[in-house]
Amino acid sequence: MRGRGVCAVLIAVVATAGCGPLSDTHHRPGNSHEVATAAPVPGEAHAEITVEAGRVRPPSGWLEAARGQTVSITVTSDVPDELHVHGYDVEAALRPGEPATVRFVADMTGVFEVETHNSHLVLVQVAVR
Ligand SMILES: [Cu+2]
Repeated sequence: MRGRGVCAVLIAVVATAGCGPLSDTHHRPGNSHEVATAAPVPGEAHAEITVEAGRVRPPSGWLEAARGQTVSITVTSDVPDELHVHGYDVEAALRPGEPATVRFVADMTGVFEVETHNSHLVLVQVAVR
């Protein structure tokens, strides 16, 4: 229970601070669609992300979605972790080497961080317009 509380505090801090990933590197044109690779289901906004040795590939960027569009994010981590989509509060357990996919309908507009709870990495930011 204690760990949960600490996590909530961390999320609040990240949300307040706007967090590092909102740096100008992520606003560069040409960077924005880096993570939006081939969609497994037509019409979905999809990102395929690998976490290996504490690094995120492709480097954390934007995944753009239209309001009402389905977003799917597939993550493969080399360590056990927990995936969390902020705002939508979608979570998934990550098991080493096993791709896990979260899928949700983007019915709220805004920018939502997708992070890992154990390694504290921001994997991608979902921008819903
Ligand atoms: Cu979180």
